[in-house]
Amino acid sequence: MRTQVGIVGAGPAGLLLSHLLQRAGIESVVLESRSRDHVENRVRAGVLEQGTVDLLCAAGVGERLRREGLVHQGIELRFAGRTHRIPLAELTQGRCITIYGQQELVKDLVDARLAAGGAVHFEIDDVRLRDVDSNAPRLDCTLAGRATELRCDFIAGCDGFHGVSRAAIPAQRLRVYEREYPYAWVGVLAAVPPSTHEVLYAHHERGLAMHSLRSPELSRLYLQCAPDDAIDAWTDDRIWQELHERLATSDGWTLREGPILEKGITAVRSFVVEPMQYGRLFLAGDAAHIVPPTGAKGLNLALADVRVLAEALTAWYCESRRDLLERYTEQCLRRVWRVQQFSTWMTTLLHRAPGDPSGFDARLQLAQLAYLTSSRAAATSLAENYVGLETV
Ligand code: RFL
Ligand code: PHB
Repeated sequence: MRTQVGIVGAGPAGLLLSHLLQRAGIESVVLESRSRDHVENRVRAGVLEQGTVDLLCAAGVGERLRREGLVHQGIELRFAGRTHRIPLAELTQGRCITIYGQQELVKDLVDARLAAGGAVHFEIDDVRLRDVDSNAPRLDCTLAGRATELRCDFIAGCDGFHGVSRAAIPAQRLRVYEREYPYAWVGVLAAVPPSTHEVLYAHHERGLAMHSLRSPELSRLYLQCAPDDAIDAWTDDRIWQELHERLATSDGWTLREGPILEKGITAVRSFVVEPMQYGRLFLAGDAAHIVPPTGAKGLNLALADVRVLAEALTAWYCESRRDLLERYTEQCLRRVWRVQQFSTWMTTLLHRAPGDPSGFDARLQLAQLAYLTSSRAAATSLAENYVGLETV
């Protein structure tokens, strides 16, 4: 079998890349290890930057997003028992965020690929990358029960943090930058109308709590936990009790409870590999970098990579230009490190730091939160990063 671009992974990055390439007349095949049902129902991110929404709408996959997405013009910061609003739109000439579950976006992208006759193969769990440093790279796997060689011009590794693509780059050619944090998140999806109108981050001496939304009937909530906590240790009762404590305010607000539909532990980590390209293999999204979830950036960053890669491949096929492909790593990494810095900053601002015996770090956090909510300059810096910088 032959295609122009072989794509490993049908997450948001792989699917959008395939879609953008098809719009430019470039053929691709997507190989995904999990089932369609699994990728369409995996509960993950929910916040789309303005630029991400614009990209999806311009690519013709924003129709349901525009209809069902919840457009938010601000976020809330709660600390010392009081709530403060950061008016994102007012501080950024009208730029907003949109709440739309990642799994909804994945459904839209799968539908768009299949409706256009695109090749997306699910449950292919033995993909191997071969000869990525030659002009004839290939993907070997079992397709419809038969050993198959998929010959490609290029391979896009869009298979997430735990995928196989990154390992196809020789270790001595890769530099890994990483940071571990002494905490993780418990995330829950609850069948209850959100108790907040906007995404709410709470600083509390027991640790961060967050209240986000999915729809008028569905709430998404998070709690800082220990990095080695098992989800079984977090009974529904314990989750609600912690949420009540950490979200408590003196301004008459109450948290509504409802049945927990889904819960899990999410790691908090920073990770970047450089370069993001080796020979004819290009990494995009979580395969190349992970940011802590506090800044709501992972999905947005994955789609920003894909936009750069689609433009570079289009220039190669349509104009015989190789300069954009050669600049892929450099161009992506500028945004990756900007976002890494912002996400790390939000993370250290809002989490309880174990090993702060005198409470010094907590006092610094409160001083910074007070500054953010009283200085327009400080709030603008948060706002422009949160809605996403247009250029980096
Ligand atoms: P994905 O989504 O992990 O997709 C990779 C796909 O590759 C498949 N795969 C393979 N396929 C073939 N062969 C193999 N060997 C394979 N190995 C893996 C996988 O099954 C999968 O389908 O990566 P992608 O496309 O780069 O997308 C990245 C995003 O998913 C991720 O960055 C975000 O979810 C991060 N994130 C958030 N990002 C935001 O922008 N805003 C948010 O509000 C936000 N909140 C979050 C988040 C991530 C979270 N978790 C669970 C990690 C909240 C949470 C709780
Ligand atoms: C979410 O809605 O899932 C969400 C929102 C903000 C974050 C992370 C996740 O920082």
